[in-house]
Amino acid sequence: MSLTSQQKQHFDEQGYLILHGLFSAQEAQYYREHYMALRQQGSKPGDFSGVDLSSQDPLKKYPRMIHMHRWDKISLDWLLDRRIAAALTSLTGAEPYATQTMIYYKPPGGRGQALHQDQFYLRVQPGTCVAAWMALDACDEENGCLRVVPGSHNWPLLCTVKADTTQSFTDVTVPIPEGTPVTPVLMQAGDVLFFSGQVVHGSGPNHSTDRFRRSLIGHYATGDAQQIARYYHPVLRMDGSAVELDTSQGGGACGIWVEHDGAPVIEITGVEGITGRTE
Ligand SMILES: O=C(O)CCC(=O)C(=O)O
Repeated sequence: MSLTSQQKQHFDEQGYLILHGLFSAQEAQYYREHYMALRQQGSKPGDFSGVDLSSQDPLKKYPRMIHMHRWDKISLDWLLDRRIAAALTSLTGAEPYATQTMIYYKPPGGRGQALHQDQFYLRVQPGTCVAAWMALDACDEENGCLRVVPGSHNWPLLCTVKADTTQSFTDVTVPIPEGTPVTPVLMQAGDVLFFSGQVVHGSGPNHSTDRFRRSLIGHYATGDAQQIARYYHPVLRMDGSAVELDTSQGGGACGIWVEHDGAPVIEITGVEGITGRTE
């Protein structure tokens, strides 16, 4: 599959690109059924807080699953799918390495995930990480679609602050200057959003009463990577063979917004003490 020069230009300039219909509606339905059946089976490897079918918190009934490709062949095949491999190779200039799968169920009433940068977690060096985020349901602002800050792929890693956990199931976020555009990404089931590891993104709660917002997510390291955070090992080539990367450390310098001549700019004055365990 080859991308047009406009598509590549959009990714280069904005840090993200949607490929509409990269997977068919039937494929999306297949994945929905597969992951709903897996969740109904109860706790799975990688569940941090377990599954509680009697909980009032929708996210405790349907917590996300992580790293399913390590034990589920369907997830592994999706992570390495040739359409995703071709798109990522075209967008980043080299075949990437595959490192993570996640499925978010986000049922009605479920909280979202506060704005963040994936590279904060993956710590890919050199280069960065890149995500393939596939909608399994139509998503819009009502059911908590993904939101991205266009152009933020050119920002360094920002220092994190506490997130509002009434709205987000994660507890850290990155501040952005007031008035910074945050674009809702409207997608149909089967569409795939590709975005670079520094892109600030997140999602709000699912305010609908009856619509899930399920998404299947792959995380990759760009082909020049030599290190990645410990949690993301083992790393795979796109043919499924294992590749040895070193382990990068968390923490380090991070950026803080300051005002210069009346405009917000990022100054690298902070030091990140913590690194999240997961993304
Ligand atoms: O799907 C969401 O709401 C957030 C997902 C996300 O932040 C990610 O894939 O990195």
